Amino acid sequence: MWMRLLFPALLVATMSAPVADSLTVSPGCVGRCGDVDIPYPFGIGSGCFRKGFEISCVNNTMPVMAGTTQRVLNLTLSPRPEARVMLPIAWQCFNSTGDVTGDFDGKVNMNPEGVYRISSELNQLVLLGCNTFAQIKSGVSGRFNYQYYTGCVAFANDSSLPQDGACRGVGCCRIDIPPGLTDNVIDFESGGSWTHENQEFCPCDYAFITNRGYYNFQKAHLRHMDVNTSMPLSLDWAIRDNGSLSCAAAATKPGYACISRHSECVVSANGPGYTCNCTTGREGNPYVVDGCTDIDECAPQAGYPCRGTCKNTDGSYECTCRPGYQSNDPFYERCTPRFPLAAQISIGVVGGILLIVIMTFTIIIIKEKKKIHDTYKRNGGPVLEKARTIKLFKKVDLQQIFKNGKLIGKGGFGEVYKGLLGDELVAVKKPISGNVLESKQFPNEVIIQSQIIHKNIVRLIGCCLEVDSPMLVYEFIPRGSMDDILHGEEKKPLSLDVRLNIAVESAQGLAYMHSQTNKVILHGDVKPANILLNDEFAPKISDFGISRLIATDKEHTALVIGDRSYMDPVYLQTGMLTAKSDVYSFGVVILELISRKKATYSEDNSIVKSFLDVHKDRKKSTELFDTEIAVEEDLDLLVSLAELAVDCLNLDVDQRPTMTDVAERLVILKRCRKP
Ligand SMILES: *[C@@H]1O[C@H](CO)[C@@H](O)[C@H](O)[C@H]1NC(C)=O
Ligand SMILES: *[C@@H]1O[C@H](CO)[C@@H](O)[C@H](O)[C@H]1NC(C)=O
Ligand SMILES: *[C@@H]1O[C@H](CO)[C@@H](O)[C@H](O)[C@H]1NC(C)=O
Ligand SMILES: *[C@@H]1O[C@H](CO)[C@@H](O)[C@H](O)[C@H]1NC(C)=O
Ligand SMILES: *[C@@H]1O[C@H](CO)[C@@H](O)[C@H](O)[C@H]1NC(C)=O
Ligand SMILES: *[C@@H]1O[C@H](CO)[C@@H](O)[C@H](O)[C@H]1NC(C)=O
Ligand SMILES: CC(=O)N[C@H]1CO[C@H](CO)[C@@H](O)[C@@H]1O
Repeated sequence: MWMRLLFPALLVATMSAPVADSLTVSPGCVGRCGDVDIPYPFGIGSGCFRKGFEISCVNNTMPVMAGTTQRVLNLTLSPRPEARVMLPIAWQCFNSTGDVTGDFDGKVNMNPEGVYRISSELNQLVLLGCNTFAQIKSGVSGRFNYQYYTGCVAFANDSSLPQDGACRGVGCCRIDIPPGLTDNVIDFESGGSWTHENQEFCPCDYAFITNRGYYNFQKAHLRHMDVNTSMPLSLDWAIRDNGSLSCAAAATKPGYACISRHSECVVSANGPGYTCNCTTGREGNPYVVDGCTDIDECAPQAGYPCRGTCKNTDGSYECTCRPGYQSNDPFYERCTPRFPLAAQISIGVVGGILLIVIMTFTIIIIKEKKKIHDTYKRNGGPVLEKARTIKLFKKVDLQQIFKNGKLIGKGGFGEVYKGLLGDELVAVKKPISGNVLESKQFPNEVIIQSQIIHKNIVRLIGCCLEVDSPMLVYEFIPRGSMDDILHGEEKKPLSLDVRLNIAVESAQGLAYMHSQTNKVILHGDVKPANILLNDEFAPKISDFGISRLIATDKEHTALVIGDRSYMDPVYLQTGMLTAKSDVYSFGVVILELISRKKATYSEDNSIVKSFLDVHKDRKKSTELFDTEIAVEEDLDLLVSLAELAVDCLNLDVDQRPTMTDVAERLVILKRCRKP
């Protein structure tokens, strides 16, 4: 249907090419009279109007319905097809005896073609009088034989009764009118009971149809009203030729009115026929070619809803949110950021916090690295790097040993861990943290120690300088210390040969440190716990850490460090550590070896005192020997050992043998025993 309409419309459009601003009227016609627009199908002059819609423009200023003097106030096509016009009032007047002296029924030839219906929706019938009834009539003009009789009664037998503004039957009545009314003709009833005798205060009846609410009753009007008065009212107009055709039927007939593209036919709401309308999204005049034009819904004053971005399209418009925004219904609901502000803020806050955390960590790591490097430098790292005799471990290298390795010792110095470095078993000495190394000689001492390679000295493999107190890495000696072996929980048998060998080799180790190296290195804390044993029970002396500091740093000699049970009393008195102090301690170690009793630092309970007391008496000293080894044939050897020990314990330092002497005497004792 639409296609069918479109084609001829296009054809006409291309042929006549109307100018845009005259689209609401026929080409070449005047579209306005006075201040009233005259859109087609209305028109002035021949060829400019559709039959029944002619308008005359009196003196070029006042539009009237053609063939009448009835003024036209307004003509509209949409949304409601309506013509507002002025029509005369109907009236009748009487003399005092109640005889009619003049009247007018309001008839005008306003609707010769029947295009108009007096709007029942917008108008009412008003009647003024004191004992009267009026009715309206339809179909009086020509071929419309459709008639109504309807009206109301106005009554007042006293001039004091009617009230201004009150049109409720007293001197004035009003009533709705039926639809389909074609004429302005009003009949008054007269005679009979509708007498107008002795009504000087109310000499005339007046009746008129006018827009609802337009007329305001004044009781003065009962006495006098200008009979040439006109009243405004609304007419519903429609295309009503060819009888009452449906839209579908009309569209197939010649003379179909809705000729614009994008127009549609609407059945008349009052009376037969139809009107035309532009389709949704278009406005203008559907009765002329291309009269319906697109509405720019996005124009600020257009009043179409859109809370987002408006885009006009042909016949419609789009309303969307711009990228990054969303709305459930952008036509009525505001577009909000897809990422709500709260989310943006929280992301910002989280991001900010993350950044701060990362920066803080970075700063901490940088500081930590600098601290590590500083410590490394202070501990003599650069010096040791040049030496190349010792491995310098990083803190992280040793970390896994502290984590996965086994804690094998704990004491005043700190902790000792056993673990694997590469494929080598090592013991790592981890000093108590917080002990800052103060000796400037430390690196040199480490170099010296690392150069010492002796089978009875625990080898220093390397160290880690990245901590306040450097950690030292030694070779791992599997059987633990002599102290553990002698006094451990399960006292395993230990033959005299093994014990003698331990004594011999320990003495050799100490003697080597005392004399064979370039520099005298004192131990300072010789005791069974510092004599470690390998799988073959060969001794290895450990823990030169203390001796190192004492031997080199004179300021520290006053500081007595070590186990008092093995400490040279002379050293304790003077504070001067000498090689003879180690000899004294070694004497105690020999006594422990042959007695398997632990040396203690107390006056009466000490094995040192016991041996010193009895060593002259061979029989009594025998009682002090470990019963496991005190067999008859070995007593001589044991006594010799005790005597050697007692020599070492001499309080006259000069009388003590040197460590080399001790070693030699032990070697001799061992050799004597061999065969
Ligand atoms: C039209 O103009 C003439 C001359 O100016 C005037 O006499 C006449 O009253 C006017 N008619 C109307 C209806 O205004
Ligand atoms: C005519 O009617 C239209 C729509 O009802 C209105 O906008 C316009 O103001 C009216 N014009 C006059 C002169 O009354
Ligand atoms: C004609 O169109 C206008 C605007 O689209 C609309 O408001 C009006 O209701 C329509 N009239 C009829 C009778 O459909
Ligand atoms: C009223 O009119 C009638 C008829 O015209 C007449 O006969 C009568 O005399 C009039 N009455 C008066 C008081 O004028
Ligand atoms: C007016 O009508 C009332 C009631 O119908 C009646 O009682 C009264 O007498 C009348 N007054 C006159 C002046 O006719
Ligand atoms: C009413 O109009 C007619 C013709 O237009 C005129 O003859 C008559 O005198 C007018 N009446 C009044 C009361 O103005
Ligand atoms: C049957 C009938 O009334 N036909 C008319 C329909 O309207 C056109 C245009 O007004 C007339 O030309 C026809 O005579």
